[in-house]
Amino acid sequence: MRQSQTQTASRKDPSLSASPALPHCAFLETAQVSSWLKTHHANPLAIVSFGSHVPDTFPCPVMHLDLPELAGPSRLEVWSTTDQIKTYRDEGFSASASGHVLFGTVTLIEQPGQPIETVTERAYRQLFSSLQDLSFPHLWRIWNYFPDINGFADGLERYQGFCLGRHRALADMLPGFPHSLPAGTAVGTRSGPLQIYFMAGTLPATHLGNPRQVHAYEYPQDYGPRSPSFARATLSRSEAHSQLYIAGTASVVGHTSQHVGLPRKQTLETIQNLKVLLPHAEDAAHRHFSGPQSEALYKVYVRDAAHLSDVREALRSFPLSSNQVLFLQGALCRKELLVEIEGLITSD
Ligand code: 3EB
Repeated sequence: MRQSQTQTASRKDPSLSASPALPHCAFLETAQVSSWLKTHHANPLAIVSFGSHVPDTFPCPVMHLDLPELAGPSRLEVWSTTDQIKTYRDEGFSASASGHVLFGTVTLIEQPGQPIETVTERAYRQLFSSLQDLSFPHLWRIWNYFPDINGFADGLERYQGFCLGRHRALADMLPGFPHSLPAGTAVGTRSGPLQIYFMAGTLPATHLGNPRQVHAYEYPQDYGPRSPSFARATLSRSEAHSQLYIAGTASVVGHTSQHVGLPRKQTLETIQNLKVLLPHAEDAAHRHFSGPQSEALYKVYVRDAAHLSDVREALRSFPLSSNQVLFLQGALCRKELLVEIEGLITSD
Protein backbone atom coordinates (compact mmCIF):
# COMPACT_ATOMS: atom_id res chain seq x y z
CA MET A 1 0.00 0.00 0.00
CA ARG A 2 2.67 2.46 1.08
CA GLN A 3 4.82 1.32 -1.81
CA SER A 4 2.19 2.01 -4.42
CA GLN A 5 1.46 5.48 -3.03
CA THR A 6 5.13 6.27 -3.28
CA GLN A 7 5.28 5.23 -6.90
CA THR A 8 2.27 7.32 -7.86
CA ALA A 9 3.74 10.34 -6.19
CA SER A 10 7.17 9.89 -7.73
CA ARG A 11 5.61 10.00 -11.15
CA LYS A 12 3.94 13.27 -10.21
CA ASP A 13 7.09 14.89 -8.97
CA PRO A 14 10.31 12.98 -9.61
CA SER A 15 12.43 15.69 -8.00
CA LEU A 16 11.03 14.68 -4.61
CA SER A 17 11.53 10.93 -4.95
CA ALA A 18 14.39 10.83 -2.46
CA SER A 19 12.57 12.56 0.38
CA PRO A 20 11.59 10.42 3.39
CA ALA A 21 8.23 9.73 4.99
CA LEU A 22 6.39 12.48 6.86
CA PRO A 23 5.53 11.81 10.49
CA HIS A 24 2.14 10.27 11.14
CA CYS A 25 -0.24 11.30 13.89
CA ALA A 26 -3.12 9.27 15.37
CA PHE A 27 -5.36 9.59 18.41
CA LEU A 28 -5.19 6.21 20.17
CA GLU A 29 -6.25 4.70 23.46
CA THR A 30 -3.26 3.66 25.59
CA ALA A 31 -4.07 -0.04 25.20
CA GLN A 32 -4.03 0.26 21.38
CA VAL A 33 -0.68 1.97 20.93
CA SER A 34 1.72 -0.98 20.85
CA SER A 35 -0.35 -3.07 18.46
CA TRP A 36 -1.06 -0.03 16.26
CA LEU A 37 2.68 0.65 15.96
CA LYS A 38 3.37 -3.00 15.17
CA THR A 39 0.69 -3.24 12.46
CA HIS A 40 1.92 -0.04 10.86
CA HIS A 41 5.62 -0.98 11.15
CA ALA A 42 6.05 2.35 12.88
CA ASN A 43 8.27 3.72 15.63
CA PRO A 44 6.96 6.32 18.08
CA LEU A 45 8.40 9.82 17.64
CA ALA A 46 6.50 11.40 20.52
CA ILE A 47 3.43 10.80 22.65
CA VAL A 48 1.23 13.52 24.11
CA SER A 49 -1.11 12.56 26.94
CA PHE A 50 -4.08 14.49 28.31
CA GLY A 51 -4.35 12.60 31.55
CA SER A 52 -3.99 8.99 30.37
CA HIS A 53 -1.26 6.80 31.74
CA VAL A 54 1.65 6.16 29.35
CA PRO A 55 3.76 3.08 30.09
CA ASP A 56 7.46 3.98 30.32
CA THR A 57 8.32 1.32 27.77
CA PHE A 58 8.06 3.87 24.96
CA PRO A 59 11.52 5.18 24.09
CA CYS A 60 10.31 8.51 22.70
CA PRO A 61 9.58 11.87 24.36
CA VAL A 62 6.31 11.80 26.31
CA MET A 63 4.50 14.97 27.32
CA HIS A 64 1.67 15.03 29.87
CA LEU A 65 -0.63 18.03 29.53
CA ASP A 66 -3.25 18.97 32.10
CA LEU A 67 -5.98 19.57 29.51
CA PRO A 68 -8.96 17.40 30.46
CA GLU A 69 -10.60 15.47 27.63
CA LEU A 70 -14.24 16.45 27.29
CA ALA A 71 -15.70 13.64 25.19
CA GLY A 72 -15.17 10.03 24.36
CA PRO A 73 -12.59 7.58 25.69
CA SER A 74 -9.29 9.00 26.85
CA ARG A 75 -6.74 8.99 24.04
CA LEU A 76 -3.11 9.79 23.36
CA GLU A 77 -1.73 11.86 20.50
CA VAL A 78 0.77 9.47 18.98
CA TRP A 79 3.33 10.70 16.46
CA SER A 80 5.19 7.99 14.61
CA THR A 81 7.28 7.22 11.57
CA THR A 82 8.28 4.17 9.58
CA ASP A 83 11.87 5.42 9.57
CA GLN A 84 14.48 4.57 12.20
CA ILE A 85 14.61 6.82 15.25
CA LYS A 86 17.40 8.30 17.31
CA THR A 87 16.54 9.87 20.67
CA TYR A 88 18.21 12.71 22.56
CA ARG A 89 17.87 13.85 26.12
CA ASP A 90 19.18 16.85 28.00
CA GLU A 91 17.95 18.73 31.05
CA GLY A 92 14.39 19.88 30.27
CA PHE A 93 14.79 18.74 26.66
CA SER A 94 14.04 15.51 24.86
CA ALA A 95 13.75 14.72 21.18
CA SER A 96 13.60 12.00 18.62
CA ALA A 97 14.95 12.29 15.11
CA SER A 98 14.06 10.29 12.06
CA GLY A 99 15.26 11.07 8.57
CA HIS A 100 14.59 14.74 7.99
CA VAL A 101 12.32 15.35 10.97
CA LEU A 102 13.00 16.11 14.61
CA PHE A 103 10.22 15.96 17.18
CA GLY A 104 11.07 17.45 20.55
CA THR A 105 9.86 18.73 23.89
CA VAL A 106 11.06 21.53 26.14
CA THR A 107 9.82 21.75 29.73
CA LEU A 108 10.71 24.59 32.09
CA ILE A 109 9.43 25.00 35.64
CA GLU A 110 8.60 28.58 36.62
CA GLN A 111 10.51 29.58 39.75
CA PRO A 112 8.71 31.80 42.26
CA GLY A 113 9.08 35.46 41.33
CA GLN A 114 10.42 34.71 37.87
CA PRO A 115 8.34 36.44 35.17
CA ILE A 116 6.81 34.21 32.50
CA GLU A 117 8.63 36.21 29.79
CA THR A 118 12.00 35.23 31.27
CA VAL A 119 11.06 31.54 31.45
CA THR A 120 9.68 31.61 27.91
CA GLU A 121 12.71 33.39 26.47
CA ARG A 122 14.99 30.85 28.11
CA ALA A 123 12.90 27.91 26.80
CA TYR A 124 13.01 29.25 23.24
CA ARG A 125 16.73 29.96 23.38
CA GLN A 126 17.33 26.41 24.61
CA LEU A 127 15.08 25.06 21.86
CA PHE A 128 17.02 26.98 19.21
CA SER A 129 20.43 25.98 20.38
CA SER A 130 19.26 22.33 20.37
CA LEU A 131 17.97 22.71 16.80
CA GLN A 132 21.35 24.08 15.75
CA ASP A 133 23.30 21.35 17.60
CA LEU A 134 21.19 18.57 16.10
CA SER A 135 21.13 20.16 12.59
CA PHE A 136 17.37 20.51 12.21
CA PRO A 137 17.33 24.29 11.82
CA HIS A 138 13.83 24.74 10.34
CA LEU A 139 10.84 24.93 12.68
CA TRP A 140 7.71 23.33 11.18
CA ARG A 141 5.18 23.36 13.98
CA ILE A 142 5.14 24.38 17.62
CA TRP A 143 2.74 23.90 20.54
CA ASN A 144 2.94 25.95 23.75
CA TYR A 145 1.16 25.19 27.03
CA PHE A 146 1.31 26.86 30.44
CA PRO A 147 -1.06 27.47 33.36
CA ASP A 148 -3.01 30.62 34.25
CA ILE A 149 -2.66 32.00 30.71
CA ASN A 150 -5.14 34.85 31.40
CA GLY A 151 -3.72 35.69 34.85
CA PHE A 152 -1.93 38.98 35.48
CA ALA A 153 1.58 39.53 36.80
CA ASP A 154 3.67 42.71 36.75
CA GLY A 155 0.96 44.60 34.83
CA LEU A 156 0.91 42.13 31.93
CA GLU A 157 -1.43 39.26 31.18
CA ARG A 158 0.68 36.10 31.38
CA TYR A 159 -0.07 35.37 27.71
CA GLN A 160 1.32 38.81 26.83
CA GLY A 161 4.42 38.10 28.93
CA PHE A 162 4.78 34.78 27.12
CA CYS A 163 4.53 36.58 23.73
CA LEU A 164 7.17 39.06 24.87
CA GLY A 165 9.69 36.38 25.89
CA ARG A 166 8.98 34.28 22.77
CA HIS A 167 9.42 37.34 20.55
CA ARG A 168 12.75 38.28 22.18
CA ALA A 169 14.22 34.84 21.55
CA LEU A 170 12.78 34.28 18.06
CA ALA A 171 13.50 37.77 16.70
CA ASP A 172 17.09 37.21 17.78
CA MET A 173 17.58 33.58 16.79
CA LEU A 174 15.19 32.64 13.97
CA PRO A 175 16.67 33.42 10.54
CA GLY A 176 14.04 35.04 8.31
CA PHE A 177 11.87 36.12 11.30
CA PRO A 178 8.90 36.71 11.14
CA HIS A 179 8.19 35.09 7.76
CA SER A 180 9.85 31.83 8.81
CA LEU A 181 7.62 31.48 11.88
CA PRO A 182 5.78 28.13 11.97
CA ALA A 183 2.15 27.30 12.71
CA GLY A 184 1.56 27.58 16.46
CA THR A 185 -0.76 26.75 19.29
CA ALA A 186 -0.76 28.44 22.69
CA VAL A 187 -3.26 27.12 25.22
CA GLY A 188 -3.62 27.44 28.99
CA THR A 189 -3.36 24.25 31.05
CA ARG A 190 -4.95 23.73 34.50
CA SER A 191 -1.52 23.12 36.03
CA GLY A 192 2.07 22.30 35.16
CA PRO A 193 5.26 23.93 33.95
CA LEU A 194 5.80 25.72 30.64
CA GLN A 195 5.58 22.83 28.16
CA ILE A 196 6.53 23.18 24.52
CA TYR A 197 6.65 20.55 21.83
CA PHE A 198 7.71 21.07 18.27
CA MET A 199 8.56 19.55 14.95
CA ALA A 200 11.59 20.74 13.03
CA GLY A 201 13.14 19.71 9.74
CA THR A 202 16.45 19.61 7.94
CA LEU A 203 14.58 21.33 5.08
CA PRO A 204 12.43 24.44 5.24
CA ALA A 205 8.63 24.22 5.20
CA THR A 206 6.24 26.79 3.74
CA HIS A 207 4.39 29.07 6.13
CA LEU A 208 1.00 30.51 5.23
CA GLY A 209 -1.32 33.27 6.36
CA ASN A 210 -5.10 33.09 6.42
CA PRO A 211 -6.73 35.49 3.92
CA ARG A 212 -9.44 36.34 6.50
CA GLN A 213 -6.96 37.16 9.23
CA VAL A 214 -4.11 39.58 9.82
CA HIS A 215 -0.81 37.74 10.36
CA ALA A 216 -0.58 37.28 14.13
CA TYR A 217 2.98 38.62 14.00
CA GLU A 218 1.52 41.84 12.57
CA TYR A 219 -1.19 42.34 15.20
CA PRO A 220 -1.34 45.93 16.47
CA GLN A 221 0.03 46.60 19.95
CA ASP A 222 -3.49 46.69 21.51
CA TYR A 223 -3.05 42.97 22.20
CA GLY A 224 0.27 43.27 24.01
CA PRO A 225 3.71 44.85 23.77
CA ARG A 226 4.95 42.16 21.35
CA SER A 227 2.83 40.37 18.78
CA PRO A 228 2.26 36.59 18.87
CA SER A 229 5.01 34.82 16.91
CA PHE A 230 3.26 32.21 14.78
CA ALA A 231 1.96 31.54 11.27
CA ARG A 232 -1.62 30.46 10.53
CA ALA A 233 -0.47 27.26 8.84
CA THR A 234 2.62 25.42 7.66
CA LEU A 235 3.04 23.03 4.73
CA SER A 236 5.62 20.30 4.53
CA ARG A 237 5.89 17.64 1.87
CA SER A 238 7.33 14.27 1.06
CA GLU A 239 7.43 12.37 -2.19
CA ALA A 240 3.91 11.09 -1.70
CA HIS A 241 2.00 13.69 0.25
CA SER A 242 1.82 17.17 1.65
CA GLN A 243 0.99 17.84 5.25
CA LEU A 244 -0.81 20.94 6.37
CA TYR A 245 -0.31 21.94 9.99
CA ILE A 246 -3.09 24.33 10.94
CA ALA A 247 -2.35 26.66 13.84
CA GLY A 248 -4.81 27.15 16.66
CA THR A 249 -7.64 28.94 14.87
CA ALA A 250 -10.27 30.94 16.70
CA SER A 251 -13.09 33.39 16.11
CA VAL A 252 -10.72 36.15 15.01
CA VAL A 253 -11.38 38.05 11.77
CA GLY A 254 -8.78 40.59 10.73
CA HIS A 255 -7.30 40.90 14.20
CA THR A 256 -10.57 41.29 16.11
CA SER A 257 -12.34 38.68 18.26
CA GLN A 258 -15.88 38.04 17.05
CA HIS A 259 -19.06 36.94 18.90
CA VAL A 260 -17.99 37.65 22.46
CA GLY A 261 -19.85 35.32 24.85
CA LEU A 262 -21.33 33.14 22.07
CA PRO A 263 -19.65 29.72 21.80
CA ARG A 264 -21.78 28.44 18.92
CA LYS A 265 -21.16 31.51 16.78
CA GLN A 266 -17.46 31.52 17.65
CA THR A 267 -17.24 27.91 16.48
CA LEU A 268 -18.99 28.76 13.19
CA GLU A 269 -16.63 31.73 12.65
CA THR A 270 -13.64 29.48 13.35
CA ILE A 271 -14.94 26.94 10.80
CA GLN A 272 -15.27 29.80 8.31
CA ASN A 273 -11.60 30.65 8.94
CA LEU A 274 -10.65 27.01 8.33
CA LYS A 275 -12.77 26.87 5.16
CA VAL A 276 -10.92 29.85 3.74
CA LEU A 277 -7.52 28.51 4.75
CA LEU A 278 -7.95 25.14 3.01
CA PRO A 279 -8.23 26.28 -0.64
CA HIS A 280 -5.47 28.82 0.02
CA ALA A 281 -3.22 25.97 1.21
CA GLU A 282 -4.28 23.77 -1.72
CA ASP A 283 -3.17 26.51 -4.12
CA ALA A 284 0.18 26.76 -2.37
CA ALA A 285 0.74 22.99 -2.16
CA HIS A 286 -0.83 21.90 -5.47
CA ARG A 287 -2.42 19.11 -3.44
CA HIS A 288 -5.91 18.39 -2.12
CA PHE A 289 -6.63 18.82 1.56
CA SER A 290 -10.41 18.57 1.37
CA GLY A 291 -10.78 15.53 -0.88
CA PRO A 292 -12.14 12.17 0.28
CA GLN A 293 -8.65 10.63 0.43
CA SER A 294 -7.08 13.28 2.62
CA GLU A 295 -6.77 12.50 6.33
CA ALA A 296 -7.64 15.18 8.84
CA LEU A 297 -7.15 15.32 12.61
CA TYR A 298 -8.35 18.16 14.80
CA LYS A 299 -7.91 19.21 18.40
CA VAL A 300 -10.75 21.38 19.62
CA TYR A 301 -9.94 23.40 22.75
CA VAL A 302 -13.00 24.54 24.68
CA ARG A 303 -12.60 27.06 27.49
CA ASP A 304 -15.68 26.08 29.46
CA ALA A 305 -16.90 22.47 29.59
CA ALA A 306 -20.47 23.79 29.71
CA HIS A 307 -20.03 25.01 26.10
CA LEU A 308 -19.17 21.59 24.71
CA SER A 309 -22.63 20.80 23.35
CA ASP A 310 -22.88 24.19 21.58
CA VAL A 311 -19.45 23.67 20.06
CA ARG A 312 -20.27 20.14 18.89
CA GLU A 313 -23.57 21.30 17.49
CA ALA A 314 -21.82 23.97 15.40
CA LEU A 315 -19.22 21.44 14.26
CA ARG A 316 -21.95 19.35 12.62
CA SER A 317 -21.45 21.53 9.54
CA PHE A 318 -17.88 20.21 9.45
CA PRO A 319 -18.37 16.46 9.69
CA LEU A 320 -15.64 14.58 11.54
CA SER A 321 -15.56 11.03 12.85
CA SER A 322 -14.78 10.54 16.53
CA ASN A 323 -11.30 9.15 15.82
CA GLN A 324 -10.43 12.39 14.04
CA VAL A 325 -11.15 14.84 16.82
CA LEU A 326 -10.14 15.42 20.42
CA PHE A 327 -12.12 17.80 22.60
CA LEU A 328 -9.92 19.28 25.30
CA GLN A 329 -10.66 21.76 28.02
CA GLY A 330 -8.15 24.57 27.91
CA ALA A 331 -7.97 28.33 28.40
CA LEU A 332 -7.32 30.45 25.32
CA CYS A 333 -5.08 33.40 24.95
CA ARG A 334 -7.70 36.11 24.76
CA LYS A 335 -10.20 36.06 27.62
CA GLU A 336 -13.15 36.37 25.24
CA LEU A 337 -12.16 33.42 23.04
CA LEU A 338 -14.19 30.34 23.96
CA VAL A 339 -13.05 27.83 21.35
CA GLU A 340 -9.98 27.19 19.24
CA ILE A 341 -9.34 24.48 16.64
CA GLU A 342 -6.00 23.21 15.35
CA GLY A 343 -5.55 20.63 12.64
CA LEU A 344 -3.28 18.35 10.73
CA ILE A 345 -4.27 17.32 7.21
CA THR A 346 -2.36 14.91 5.06
CA SER A 347 -3.15 15.33 1.38
CA ASP A 348 -4.40 12.55 -0.89
C1 3EB B 1 -5.29 34.20 17.54
O1 3EB B 1 -5.69 34.01 16.40
C2 3EB B 1 -5.75 33.18 18.56
O2 3EB B 1 0.33 32.74 20.50
O3 3EB B 1 1.07 30.91 19.60
C3 3EB B 1 -3.78 30.90 18.31
C4 3EB B 1 -2.69 30.06 18.01
C5 3EB B 1 -3.58 31.98 19.15
C6 3EB B 1 -1.42 30.32 18.53
C7 3EB B 1 0.15 31.71 19.86
C8 3EB B 1 -2.29 32.24 19.66
C9 3EB B 1 -1.22 31.43 19.36
O4 3EB B 1 -4.59 35.16 17.87
C10 3EB B 1 -4.71 32.86 19.55
